[in-house]
Amino acid sequence: MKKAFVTGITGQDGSYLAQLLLDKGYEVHGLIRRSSTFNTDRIDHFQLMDLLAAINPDEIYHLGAQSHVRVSFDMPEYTGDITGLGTLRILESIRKTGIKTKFYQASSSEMFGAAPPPQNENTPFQPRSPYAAAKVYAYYVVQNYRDAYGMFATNGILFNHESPRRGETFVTRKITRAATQIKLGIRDKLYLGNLDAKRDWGFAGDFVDAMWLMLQQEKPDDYVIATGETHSVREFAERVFAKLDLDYARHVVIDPRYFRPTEVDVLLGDASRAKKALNWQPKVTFDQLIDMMVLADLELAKKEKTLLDAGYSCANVERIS
Ligand code: G4F
Repeated sequence: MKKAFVTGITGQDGSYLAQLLLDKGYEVHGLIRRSSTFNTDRIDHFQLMDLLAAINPDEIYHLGAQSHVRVSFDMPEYTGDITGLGTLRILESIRKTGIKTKFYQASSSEMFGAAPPPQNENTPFQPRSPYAAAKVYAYYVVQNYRDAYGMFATNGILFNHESPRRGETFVTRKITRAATQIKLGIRDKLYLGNLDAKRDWGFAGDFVDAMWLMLQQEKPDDYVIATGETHSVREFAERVFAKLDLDYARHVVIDPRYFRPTEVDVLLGDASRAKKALNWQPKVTFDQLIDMMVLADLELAKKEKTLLDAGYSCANVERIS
């Protein structure tokens, strides 16, 4: 039985990937962030090494990170530590324990930043946030460990990928949560930042297939994973509200708090290499993704409405505004 070790297993991608690996018959181990603050910094790397030596996984998927771009401007040092150095810590633990494993690094299309679209594996990085800069560092450290120590280490450069499991502070889920609540009369306004930014949005379930495929290859390489379509935040909101027979313009309010000091204007990926070498392509379309998210959040909003009508208060209603 193959064994996999997944960091960030409780996140959106971790949950889809764990399901995929279990379906394929893997024994799956996961690492999660401890929420309490014990002072274990000096011994944490031993623990990681012990863990890796004991599990001896065939494959490691490193998904854990501080992954919110806006938050990285408020917590740049923390982001550099977790998102940048976190990758180095795992690579060093693999090297020192000497385990023979394949390593997947969750690299990000944010690394392209200001580079004009379309972006592929040959596009020079122009990072526009502490998060993106940390991911660039991790990307190069993966390549260095591959070259220096002959490790099977790959970078999956994933463009935005969403689902009903997406965290509620990322823009797609923020929109589907609020629009469905507005539909049921739970709230009336949705506060957003830059509506003109464009993203290449795919379905997270399709993207974890690509992660697995990358580790089944004979040789390690780096791959862009994207749908090849780009849409603005405004268009996403317009479509979501329209599906609910609502007019987004009557409910969306621009709030400068959500602007970023430097923005990534357009992301549009060219996944030709992955299509050819991995035989991968996305299955869920932009419209299907929106349908899936709206449907799931409508169910959630109905449950909230029932609770509110029964006189209970509802924490989420405040939290996502
Ligand atoms: O949903 P977002 O926060 O995602 P972003 O910044 O593109 O990053 C996500 O995708 C990356 C891959 O390209 C990942 F590496 C990263 O970890 C993360 O998963 O924002 C998307 C766009 C931005 O341009 C932002 O300025 O939406 C714009 N936006 C407008 N109003 C907003 C809001 N973003 C958020 N989070 N909240 C708003 O109210």
